[in-house]
Amino acid sequence: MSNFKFNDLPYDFNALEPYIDARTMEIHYTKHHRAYFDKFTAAIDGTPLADMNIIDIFKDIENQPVAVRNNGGGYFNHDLFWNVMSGTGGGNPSGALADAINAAFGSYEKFKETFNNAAATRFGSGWAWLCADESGKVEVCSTANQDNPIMKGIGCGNTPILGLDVWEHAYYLKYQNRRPEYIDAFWNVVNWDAVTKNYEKAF
Ligand code: MN3
Repeated sequence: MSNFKFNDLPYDFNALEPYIDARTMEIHYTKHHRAYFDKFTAAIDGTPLADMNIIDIFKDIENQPVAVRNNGGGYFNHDLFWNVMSGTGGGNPSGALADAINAAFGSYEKFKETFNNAAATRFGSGWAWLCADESGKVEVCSTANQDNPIMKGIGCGNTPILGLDVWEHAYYLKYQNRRPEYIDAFWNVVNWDAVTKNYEKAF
């Protein structure tokens, strides 16, 4: 047994309709996310990793088995993803996070353009991220597969505070090959309160 938990989805499968459909959410959470969690815990069971903080595991990822990298990444990334969305999401960031976004990108619109481009141009499967460094500066990056920027040498190397899953399993039922439409729709469900909390914890 490890100290890792399969956390509840913080809303119903249909909560993000019409932007992300209920069937996609159900399969994504109960099948994909569950499989990452089960395979991750199986991979670390009986090893010292079972008692470690997942952040520390990621920081040492180059020395870990590929099953830990792929499934630990999948588990962590999806947990973050569920939590930065909400059926009452959308709108704009405010406060210190809005200031950091404006400082880094010039405007909220420019930030969205940069993030959308990172998400749209990630070839194959992966993630787009908004990350914060230790001084509170934010930047956008993307990573392949289930990697994330906490993993040493991957992405921008900072703390992810907002993530978008651009694997086909995240959007294909509703959007088929139209990844840019899914990316546009995502902004309607972004929970900026949750992203702000992630930002405040990041540095
Ligand atoms: Mn996924």
